[in-house]
Amino acid sequence: MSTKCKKLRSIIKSNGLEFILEAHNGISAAIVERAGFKAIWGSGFAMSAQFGVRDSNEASWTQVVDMLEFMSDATTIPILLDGDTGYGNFNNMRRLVTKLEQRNIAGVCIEDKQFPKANSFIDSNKQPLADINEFCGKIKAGKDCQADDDFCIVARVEALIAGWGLKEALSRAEAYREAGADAVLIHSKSHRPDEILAFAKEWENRLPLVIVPTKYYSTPTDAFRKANISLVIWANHMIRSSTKEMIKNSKKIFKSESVADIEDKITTVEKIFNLQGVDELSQAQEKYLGEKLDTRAIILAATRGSELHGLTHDKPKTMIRIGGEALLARTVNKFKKIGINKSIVVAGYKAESIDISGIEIRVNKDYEIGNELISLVCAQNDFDDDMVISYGDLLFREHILRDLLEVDGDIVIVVDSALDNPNITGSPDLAYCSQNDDRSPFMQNIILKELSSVIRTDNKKSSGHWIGMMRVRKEGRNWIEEAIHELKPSPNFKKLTLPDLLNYIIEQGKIINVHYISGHWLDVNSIDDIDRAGDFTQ
Ligand code: SPV
Ligand code: MG
Repeated sequence: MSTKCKKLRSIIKSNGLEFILEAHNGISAAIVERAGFKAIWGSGFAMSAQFGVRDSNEASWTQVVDMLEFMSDATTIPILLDGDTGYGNFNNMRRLVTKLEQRNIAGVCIEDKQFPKANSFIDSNKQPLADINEFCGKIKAGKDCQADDDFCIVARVEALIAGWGLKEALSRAEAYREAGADAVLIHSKSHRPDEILAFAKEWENRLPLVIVPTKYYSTPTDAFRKANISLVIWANHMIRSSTKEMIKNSKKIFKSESVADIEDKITTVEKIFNLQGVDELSQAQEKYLGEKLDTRAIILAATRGSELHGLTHDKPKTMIRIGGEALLARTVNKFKKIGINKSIVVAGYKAESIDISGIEIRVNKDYEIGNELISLVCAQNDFDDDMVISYGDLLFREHILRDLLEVDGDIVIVVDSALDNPNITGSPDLAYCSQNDDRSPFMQNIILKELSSVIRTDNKKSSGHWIGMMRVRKEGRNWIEEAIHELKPSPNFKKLTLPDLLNYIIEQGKIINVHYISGHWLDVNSIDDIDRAGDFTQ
């Protein structure tokens, strides 16, 4: 595997012209890598700016190195640090190189000025140069202490910046080459490339030549190629792009007292998540915490529950408080507890009264005339390849959900086999299954034959009650989507229930599996149920 040091060395030594772009923190580094750059310039100017201080060694070198660690961790491409003057004498340089290598930084560029340095574009009278011998000692010290042979030290010549002319620049560059530098950076603040091109001509490629065309940016890139320049550093364009946007948008937000104007013009939160690498964390959470982070819950909570009379005068029954907490909040928290953090709630009656945090609400406007299937359709855009669909008026013990997630099957429904469960009121959906529950813990491959709200006349005893919860995986999702598509034209579509949907899927020859439980749940249909629910939550 190529190390970061090796990668940087090959970029610097490459025969063609290469380009690196500035970054100043973890996220800008990640952006530079994703844009396609092969390496990053850890700009002193940009890093100082993001700290809000001047490019005059006001940020300490350890603060710079700490930031580099974030940048390096956020990327796989090498970083060449703009190490200013090496932050002191030869000894500080040695320590810098050691610490950079420890943090996987691939190289450092040091400039022949005095500490504390000033940015090269500030008045040339304020740019005292270092003594050549002292600077050569610094290069040698750095090279002598580097542990990885491929770590690069770039010697930056500031003679043109300080107004000393081409001859001085060339003799300094030669001295630095002899001291062991891996490349020479010749800097200029001229708006024309002439002095850089003159230097390149005289230099004759004795070492790879690096330039920073911040001021002579309008020079066609081919001119650099023709001059045999090895590496172009775009030194500050990330901090300048982001700063421009921040200035513009902060003013807009302040003036309009709203963010509505800019919302569509700025990076989405999801894009930032992506740059932060949240996907990797989700996978790790699934692996190490056993969380089912990609599973989402779709909770149907559109009905009023008119049997509950005054209790649902101003809210749907899922918002009735039981043991101090709304039924729906309990359900959502149960999902959260086992790692299902995304809950889509389909509301209808008094939808506005649902004020539970951490959920997304879809509204079924047809809740008065429609049935559950039409509620499910309201969440169709939220369907996922791994989801739990549940009624919103259920109270259930956590293990029911946890176990359901372990059962194989494209669609798995939870069936309570305790037909004498006193907690079941209303008219539960009877499940007719391939095999009755024998209460052994290893019952597998039970297949649902039919769900019915009426007792079958053929005297066949049902295997239990469907509790109103099912797990759906990729294939099952497809079946549900196909069924919805095929059932939609039917005149009574709005009257269809979830059992109707499941029965239709069975009729199409698909297999729906059953996960048996015995009690430990109830649904809330009447005032009596609320008392029972109170006991249930004790
Ligand atoms: C930097 O990016 O910090 C540099 C390049 O040193 S310049 O600002 O052009 O001096
Ligand atoms: Mg700098």
